[in-house]
Amino acid sequence: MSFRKDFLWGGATAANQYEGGYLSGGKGLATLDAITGGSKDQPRMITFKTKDGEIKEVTREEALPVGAVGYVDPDKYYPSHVATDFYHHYEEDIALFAEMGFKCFRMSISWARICPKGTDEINEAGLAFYDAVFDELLKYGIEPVVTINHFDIPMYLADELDGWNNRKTVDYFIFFCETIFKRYKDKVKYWMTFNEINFLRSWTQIGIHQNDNQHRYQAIHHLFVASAKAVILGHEINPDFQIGMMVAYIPSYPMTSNPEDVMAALEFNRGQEFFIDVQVKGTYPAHKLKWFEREKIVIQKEADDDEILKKGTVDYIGFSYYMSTASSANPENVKYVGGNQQPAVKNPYLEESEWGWAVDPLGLRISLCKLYDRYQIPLFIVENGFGAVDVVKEDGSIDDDYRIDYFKKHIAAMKDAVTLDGVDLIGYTPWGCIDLVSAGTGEMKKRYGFIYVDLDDHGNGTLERSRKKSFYWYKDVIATNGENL
Ligand code: BGP
Repeated sequence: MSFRKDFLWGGATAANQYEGGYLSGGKGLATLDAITGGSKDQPRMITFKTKDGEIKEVTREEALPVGAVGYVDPDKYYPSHVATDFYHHYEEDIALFAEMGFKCFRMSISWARICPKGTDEINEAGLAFYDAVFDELLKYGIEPVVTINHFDIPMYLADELDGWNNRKTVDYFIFFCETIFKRYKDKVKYWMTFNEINFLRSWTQIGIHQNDNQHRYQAIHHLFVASAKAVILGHEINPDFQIGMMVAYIPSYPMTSNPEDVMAALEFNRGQEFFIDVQVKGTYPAHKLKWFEREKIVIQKEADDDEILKKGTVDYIGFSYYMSTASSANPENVKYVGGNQQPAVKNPYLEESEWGWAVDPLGLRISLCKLYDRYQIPLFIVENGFGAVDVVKEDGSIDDDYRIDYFKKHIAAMKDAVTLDGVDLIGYTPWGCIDLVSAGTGEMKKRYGFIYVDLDDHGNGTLERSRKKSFYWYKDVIATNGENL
């Protein structure tokens, strides 16, 4: 016996990459509705209108002019608008998840579907949509695991308030949380506040127009306070709620045993552990406060913020794990990794995916050990997977052995962490269990699913679903609680 009896096997998705129906049922616009598709070599672009009415675009890394508003250009293709259309396929999709034996399903609620402007106006049709989805999941005994906010913000809040740079956004977010906590308190037990909180930096993700460190860290402080308030409120509404945080975890190894490289790796790892420290321990770590001092970053806090952070610590750590990286003190070795924009180097011991993500199953065990040794609270792997190009054969079948191989090795590493290291791991939800739009590139070509969806990078296709070889393999993994790999 390795995994606990009630281990949460499932899959993970996000509204903006999967749901579609971007204006259906009273949904308001979200920032991600104004980001185009891209590719490996061509970045996704944010389209916006300046104060003078000029239509322009920038990459996500660039800042938007102050006062610019998001703009949907009728001549461009925006992948979030239809995505892979969960909105119209949820019954069919959930039946497929049930066939695989899912114990849980991770999804996000679109804030702009519940509160079209992000303010205190509620869209009843949006609430009813998620009621129908949760009821459908519960019909099959599948536990919903809900990300409250995954990579976007209602466009009105970005346009009018400068998103998370404005303290008022905290209050609006808590209003949204209260609405969904009360509505779904008997249907949803597992929640997590912000997806990959350590990656949040751009207008599309947090609605800020200037993304220099001063603005970014002020916005992040507001996210921390909002997350802590949500945890406190959620526990008042239903003490059984399990409310976690979510971080993108990419452990970095020193490139060599040169202490300079070791220090570089330590700093890289701190960059993400900072986010866990605040949400699990309830305080800012000393090294970050010193860095703020050196960088002259001044965080505006309200009087009781420190107390809120201390009180609103999370019940579990949710994290995504796709790859590891390596750090070097020598700037000549440096490239940039993932969406993380942190200096890293290629690890000569590891193979990379077509998108340059280093495949490292042992790195997952290392991550589980590091996180559990350091924080001693339950862990939940809420994303993991292999983005690859799938080929549909003449007879319609898809032999994704590369994906099976990736999962086999990663689940074996999880098993070691549980049986040999005593890590308290509560669940595993592979990313994009059904094909969906890539967050990084906006492509459909980069697929993760056990279920194939017929759609290309330009929005052409029947949206028909079909089972890949990995579908049957994962079904058996779940049926044997991870014994058969
Ligand atoms: C994480 C995000 C997901 C997801 C995944 C894969 O960063 O939480 O939204 O998309 O990475 O990334 P990509 O889609 O770029 O391959």
